[in-house]
Amino acid sequence: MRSEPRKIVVTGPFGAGKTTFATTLTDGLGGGTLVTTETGVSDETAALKTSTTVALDHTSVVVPAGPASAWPDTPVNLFGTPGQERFSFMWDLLARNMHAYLVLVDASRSASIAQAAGIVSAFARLAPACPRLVAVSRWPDPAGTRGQLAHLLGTTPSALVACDPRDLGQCTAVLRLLLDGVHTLESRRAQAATEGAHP
Ligand SMILES: Nc1nc2c(ncn2[C@@H]2O[C@H](COP(=O)(O)OP(=O)(O)O)[C@@H](O)[C@H]2O)c(=O)[nH]1
Ligand SMILES: [Mg+2]
Repeated sequence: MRSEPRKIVVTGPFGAGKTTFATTLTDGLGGGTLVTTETGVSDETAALKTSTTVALDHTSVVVPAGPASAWPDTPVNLFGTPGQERFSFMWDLLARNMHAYLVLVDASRSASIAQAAGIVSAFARLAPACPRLVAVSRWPDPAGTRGQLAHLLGTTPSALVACDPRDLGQCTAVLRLLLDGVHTLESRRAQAATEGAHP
């Protein structure tokens, strides 16, 4: 049995690993084709990478239910946003009708953390009730720095999850956590609707 498709948005600063995340899942889970629009970098980011996402990444994959999942195998439409602030008008468009979102951050660069904090608060305003996680790459000491990093990002420590976007198991685990959040929210809403119908 399969669930209906869900839309998940992957956002975060340039170089955080959004395209890598989408590529790892596409290669590892199958079920879709990655469409990515990379172009030459023309600004201050050129020293970090030679290409960046200006429009969006898209892939569709089927997330297999885990042993503890309360949901069946679930097709996911994954949209990666442009990383740079000057493309932030795209965030609003991509966030429409999403079921959950992920903010990726590279913990080894303070600039990435500062930019991610802006994205965390922008998305919290756009979608306050939406299940979300912050996936942290290049994070050597999660136990020792979780509270401090959460504070810098303006989010709760429990929202942070370590994730190397090159690792299929870790990327899949992050999607499963997001789908757990989607399922919990939908169950709560269905329960509230039932109670509303039968007071
Ligand atoms: N060593 C290491 N490299 C990483 C990690 N996360 C991402 N990368 C690399 O950092 C780069 C991120 O680039 P990309 O996915 O294009 O970032 P985007 O701008 O967010 O789409 C890629 O070359 C990844 O292989 C990590 O946890 N460890
Ligand atoms: Mg990219």
